[in-house]
Amino acid sequence: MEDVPLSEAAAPLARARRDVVFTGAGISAESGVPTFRDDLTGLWARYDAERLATPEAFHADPDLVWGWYEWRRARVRRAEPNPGHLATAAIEALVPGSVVVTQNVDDLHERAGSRSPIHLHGSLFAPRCVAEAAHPAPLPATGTGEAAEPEEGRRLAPPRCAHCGALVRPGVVWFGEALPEAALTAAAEAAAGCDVLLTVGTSGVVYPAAEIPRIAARSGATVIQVNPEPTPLDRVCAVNLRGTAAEVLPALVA
Ligand code: BJW
Repeated sequence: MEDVPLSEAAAPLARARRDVVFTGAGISAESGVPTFRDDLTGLWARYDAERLATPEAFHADPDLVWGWYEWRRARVRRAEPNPGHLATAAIEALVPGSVVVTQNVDDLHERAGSRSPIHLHGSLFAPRCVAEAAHPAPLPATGTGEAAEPEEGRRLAPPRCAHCGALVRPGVVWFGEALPEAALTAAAEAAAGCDVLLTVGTSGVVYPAAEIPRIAARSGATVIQVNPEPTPLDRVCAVNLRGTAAEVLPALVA
């Protein structure tokens, strides 16, 4: 952590009655879950988003897309929450009106003890029927030890819906798809009503999620960023803490 004005962030957080912790892939990086846009290690440095993370991609090659998401789900299952996730749960315990809003599709906030994080981009653990969202789609056994863990690059046929026979798809939000309305509304309301918003480990370039810290800033909240690199959110933030989530967040609640 280099020359971080921690007190500038810790003081407003300690005074806050309502806060939002808004997280992106960077908070899970120190758990071994890759980000999307980091230069060498990000998923989009190694994979083509248009072939894997759009509805058109799934329609064109469901086995390629399902296999990739099953590989990612298996990786997340092996990962553990890091001190950044644990500190986020500690903030929730300290600040009465605390809301966690995440763009992440992993379950590391839940496993760290966060009560009900709002998932703006869905979940790796909530597959659904392509034809009818109301059809429950049980999580396939792959990666649980009951079946071989999927290897990177392995194609895998998606299961079929037990109710209508349509394909089951990953329960995440792809490019060009609307975010879950209730989640987006709850996140925007929390941002508009908070005293402090911490934006952690996100590049802030994917919309509409990237509006969340901007809504908080426009509504008069103190917006604090935790990220080792500059982002387009720097100018929205009152304090920019250049460090990693696992270093900076525990120091904020110490
Ligand atoms: C650390 C760290 C450490 C590293 N500690 N920090 C042009 C302009 C504006 C918008 C658009 C546009 N063209 C198209 C759009 C829309 C598009 C969009 O925003 N595109 C932009 C990329 C240009 N948005 C959409 O399509 C959205 N839908 C939509 O707009 O719908 C409209 C609609 C309305 C009504 C009906 C129909 C449609 C949907 C966006 C869905 C995004 N999906 C993904 C994939 C999810 C599934 C999956 O996981 O595969 O979500 S893309 C990917 O990006 C993922 C993430 O949630 C999201 C954000 O990424 P995030 O979390 O910020 O990660 P990175 O990698 O970008 O950044 C990591 C950061 O961590 C970096 O800053 C590092 O420095 C930092 N870091 N280590 C702390 N240890």
